[in-house]
Amino acid sequence: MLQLGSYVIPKPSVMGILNVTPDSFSDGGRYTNPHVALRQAATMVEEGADIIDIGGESTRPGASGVGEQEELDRVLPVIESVRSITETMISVDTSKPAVMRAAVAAGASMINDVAALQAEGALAAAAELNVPVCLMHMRGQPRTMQESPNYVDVVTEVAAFLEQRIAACVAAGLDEDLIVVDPGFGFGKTHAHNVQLLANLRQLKVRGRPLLTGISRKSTLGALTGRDTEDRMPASVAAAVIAVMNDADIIRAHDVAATVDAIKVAQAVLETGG
Ligand code: 7PM
Repeated sequence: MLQLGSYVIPKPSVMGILNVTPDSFSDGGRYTNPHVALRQAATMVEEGADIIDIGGESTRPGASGVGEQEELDRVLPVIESVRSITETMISVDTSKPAVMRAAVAAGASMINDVAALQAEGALAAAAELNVPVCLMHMRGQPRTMQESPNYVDVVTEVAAFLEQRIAACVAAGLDEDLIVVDPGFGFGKTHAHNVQLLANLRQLKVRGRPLLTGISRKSTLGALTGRDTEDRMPASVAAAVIAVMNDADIIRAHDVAATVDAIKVAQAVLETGG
């Protein structure tokens, strides 16, 4: 089990991805309609998702940000409707303090911030809201981050960043028990960097905090398999299993049913030892 403040979820847990961005690379804008999004969320809960991640700002490499009002308009109706049908944890994928506050008021129970609370006012908002927070590593900004990312040692540099962000959160009054860390696969990393991170996940459990991994359908899996985004489910499931074998706590995934089954197998082997 994983304890995040007053929330208890299984280990490993699956976070199902519900994008409400019309330009999302995996969903092609299919979930902008709140009714469609709600159906998808209900399916993911039935399939065994422990968290539903709702994001209205496309963080795709090369993407420019969306305005605050636009992001609020996209996510709030979906958070409210998902909350009305399930008690499952809802995380809001945002970097904006105003969206964090409004989302939690609408029923979100966790903040998932690819900018690790580095935006102005974000640390204070998270500390005040007192909900679990995922701090993700990103090198650069979404618009420019894939322009020749460079590291001497990607694993130690990502770990050092996460350590520094945990320290900043604790200094701002956020309870350390609420913090989850994430190496940020694909965010300012080459394919080789992403594979190195996956191979060395245990070194990223900074301060023993739970580790979230989001590799589902990402381009490194395309590079390894030659598959287009919509055909990357088997590769995504393989990556999820490797992550769980390397002690990941939360798996962020598009294909919830397949991921839940696969990680049950991995978890049984971990619990048996050998
Ligand atoms: C287009 C391209 C749309 C890429 C969305 C994406 C992560 C995340 C994302 C992650 C955490 C995606 C990404 N990735 N949050 N949000 N960790 N914590 O593939 O790896 O969903 S956005």
